[in-house]
Amino acid sequence: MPAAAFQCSFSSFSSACIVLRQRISVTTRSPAIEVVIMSKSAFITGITGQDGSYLAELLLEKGYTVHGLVRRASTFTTGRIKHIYADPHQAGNRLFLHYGDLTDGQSLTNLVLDLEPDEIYNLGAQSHVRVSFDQPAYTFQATGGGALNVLEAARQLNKKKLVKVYQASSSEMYGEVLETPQTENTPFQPQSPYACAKVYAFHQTVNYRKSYDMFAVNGILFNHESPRRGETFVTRKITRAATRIKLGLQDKLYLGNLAAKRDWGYAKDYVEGMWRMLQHSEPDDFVLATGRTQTVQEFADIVFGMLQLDPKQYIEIDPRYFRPAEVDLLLGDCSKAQQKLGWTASTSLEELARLMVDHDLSLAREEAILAAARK
Ligand code: NAP
Ligand code: G4F
Repeated sequence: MPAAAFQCSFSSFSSACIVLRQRISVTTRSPAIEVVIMSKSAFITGITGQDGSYLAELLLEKGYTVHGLVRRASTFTTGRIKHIYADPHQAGNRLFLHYGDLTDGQSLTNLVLDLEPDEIYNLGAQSHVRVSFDQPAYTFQATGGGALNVLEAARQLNKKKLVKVYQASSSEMYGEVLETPQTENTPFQPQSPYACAKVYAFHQTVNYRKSYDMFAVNGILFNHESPRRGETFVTRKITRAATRIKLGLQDKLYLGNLAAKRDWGYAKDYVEGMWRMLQHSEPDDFVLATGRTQTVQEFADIVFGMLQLDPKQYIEIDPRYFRPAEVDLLLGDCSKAQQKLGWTASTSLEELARLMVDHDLSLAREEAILAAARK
């Protein structure tokens, strides 16, 4: 008969709550042999972000217990995960949130040693490239130093048990690209404080893999978007504005460089690739991309076209959105991930734009109803 044993650890989310990790022991006829079946557990930094929310959903579907790092703020930041969050006292709950910050290495190590996750996904970062020019030092501390703090925490845990680490590396590291398409072998030429911080984190991840024989991998992900994308990234800024314009809630959309080319995929496809990297037989670095690139203008044309609007009538250029240095062209080659992980991006740019437009049209309709009620 299976016997269930529970391990308790402490979480500081909302009020103090008890985290239970279920351990099912199956004892065979021989008392000397005990088969222990434990559901896998994962620790996600950046769980409140776009990718963190999709990854948490995926891992819960796969039966994982999921722990997420949440920054304390004066308002709730858990909007993207509220549909999967349950009261920690509720039986069967497998999602637990813990306060912390990537810049606080000691607390991070304490938490990781306490939780003993099988897998760590470091998705937390100051992830906005334009903002990184305004806050270069903080961006380095969170995006670069934060990754080092995660690796150090994992190294401590790795002395006791195997822990696999995923580092969210970025196509932005290619910067002023030295070849097209970009692969795992393309040299980095970063063009922003954000990209420099990500290059640092990339090399530290490889360094920890080699120096300490750790299972630590880099996913070099090209841009991926969704209805959950932050509203100041260009695709979401466009779908939010176009749908609001359609319903008469906004007149103009102000953008920066319309000529920049990006390889845009769907975030939900990409988190599957992250998971596959940690299930691979050996630690390695992989590019995830669609293999198709379009300009910002072309993405706007698709979105405005879906709403039967002429983008020329509504889009204006505001130099405020230009960057001190720009990444002109990103186009990824994910052949290695395709061959070794069986991963490809399955959602086209048109399908992605449709998902985002439909979602943002609903938001705009709600806003229009509220505005009408106020009159
Ligand atoms: P995102 O939506 O901006 O989410 C970033 C997450 O990091 C949020 O949960 C944020 O928490 C958290 N965070 C920021 N600073 C932190 C700190 N000091 N301590 C702890 N948590 C912190 O980013 P995303 O699009 O999901 O991207 C996930 C990761 O992949 C990031 O590392 C990003 O740089 C990288 N990446 C993204 C793409 C892309 O196209 N989306 C491509 C390549 C790589 P709050 O909610 O409190 O702000
Ligand atoms: O949407 P973006 O801000 O994304 P960007 O800079 O490519 O960075 C994103 O993808 C990276 C992967 O390559 C991630 F690592 C990073 O964390 C982030 O998720 O800008 C895309 C392009 C840029 O060339 C920018 O100059 O759009 C151009 N753009 C034109 N007008 C604009 C705007 N970008 C923003 N955010 N806002 C504008 O008004």
